[in-house]
Amino acid sequence: MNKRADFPASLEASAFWMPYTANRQFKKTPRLLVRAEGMYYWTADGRQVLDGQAGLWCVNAGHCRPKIVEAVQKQVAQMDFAPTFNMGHPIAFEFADRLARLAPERLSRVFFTNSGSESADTALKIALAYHRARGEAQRFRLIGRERGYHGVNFGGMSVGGIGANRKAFGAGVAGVDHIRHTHDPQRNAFSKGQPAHGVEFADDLERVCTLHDPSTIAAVIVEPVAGSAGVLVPPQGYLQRLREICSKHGILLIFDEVITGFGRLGQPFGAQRFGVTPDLLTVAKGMTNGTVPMGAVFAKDSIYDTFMDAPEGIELFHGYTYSGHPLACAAGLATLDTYAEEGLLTRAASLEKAFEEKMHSLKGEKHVIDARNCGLMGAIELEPRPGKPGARAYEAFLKCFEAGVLIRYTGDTLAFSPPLIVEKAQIERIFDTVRTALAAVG
Ligand code: PXG
Ligand code: PLP
Repeated sequence: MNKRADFPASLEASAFWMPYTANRQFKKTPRLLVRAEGMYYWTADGRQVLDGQAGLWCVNAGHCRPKIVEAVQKQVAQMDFAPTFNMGHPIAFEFADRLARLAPERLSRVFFTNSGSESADTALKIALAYHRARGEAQRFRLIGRERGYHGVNFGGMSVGGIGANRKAFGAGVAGVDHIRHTHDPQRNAFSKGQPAHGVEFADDLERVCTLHDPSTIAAVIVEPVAGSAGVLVPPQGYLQRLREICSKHGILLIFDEVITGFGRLGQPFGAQRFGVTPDLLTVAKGMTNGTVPMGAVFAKDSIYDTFMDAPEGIELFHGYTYSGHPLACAAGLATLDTYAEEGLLTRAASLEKAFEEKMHSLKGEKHVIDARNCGLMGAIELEPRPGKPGARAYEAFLKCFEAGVLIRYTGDTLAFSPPLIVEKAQIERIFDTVRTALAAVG
């Protein structure tokens, strides 16, 4: 155990400005993790905690998998960094080619980033530059969806649709609009898998097209299943209809698969699970099993070819210092090996029913007003405590953590996304712990 005897008794004066965290509250009563293996974390005070959220929706193969650890160790000793601007290193090409073989049909060009946020901004920029390269520079609008999450950089924030993530940060990118979200608890509460009602929500894109003139719209970006907003599963037929409307108007469809990519929904990508192929697809998180930060944008061959048809020279003026970082590529290749050897990219399909049944058995427990699931991704929603939104979910999260189970809470939803190596008994433990926690929440 990597116990730090010298760890300060109080973090209240710490320099660490924590992301998406109530800093003052956390630093008074910190929860510190110091080791991880397989399905478990260990806390600074030596308690074992079952990981019900795959780190932060990213550790799909479980923690500290030997093959991935060794690959990173070997790579860091061999070549720590090398530029990918006008230079190259073999494993960046190898990793891109391996990814392309996994990707949905015809999405076989890969642009490397370092996070989901960078992937979203990269995809939006590719969409704009693509239309311009085709002589349609008037397509400058970017359409997101209410309740969408596409990271925190300016592009992703602007097309994102969660109010709290936007309100403190000014006007955002110009030319952005949003279609309505798909959440409809009156008709769809406690749906198992894709809800029956709401295919017509996709028609909201036609409203936006009429308002702006579709020939000014470059792209529409959506998560196949919205994650951050509390696991909102697309109604049956919804994504197909969105695809049809985009194709009809020459608008690029971008799937943000930062959470749904790499097996979360029982197929390598959500696009494959839902049978809908976007023009651009963004990933991060599970791409390296969370070991080294990395993201990517998959682009259709025809989009890439459009750029390559231009006169000789730099085709896309975009890239990050760390695009294709050697450590991330090494981690990613070993991650894909681990996924393949253990069948993890389809394992969620075989566990989905057990997960669904167990999670929906919380229907009828105190405060529970909805349960939603797809693959190994699920959420239950709690009735907010009057005047104190989020308080119940936070208390339930704390009680679960004290009982040795880590889950995610956001607003008044509890979200579940265990590593894809999870066993049935561990699924049972996660939801039994939630049941006990809910009974103790006022
Ligand atoms: N797109 C989607 C669909 C995401 O879920 C991002 C982009 C941004 O990725 P980065 O790597 O820049 O964080 C995400 C990230 C949560 C939670 O529990 C969700 C995310 C990140 C942290 C917490 O709601 N999603
Ligand atoms: N800011 C400055 C001053 C830089 O020189 C660079 C990259 O060279 C960046 C920002 C962008 O950094 P990154 O490529 O890591 O996103």
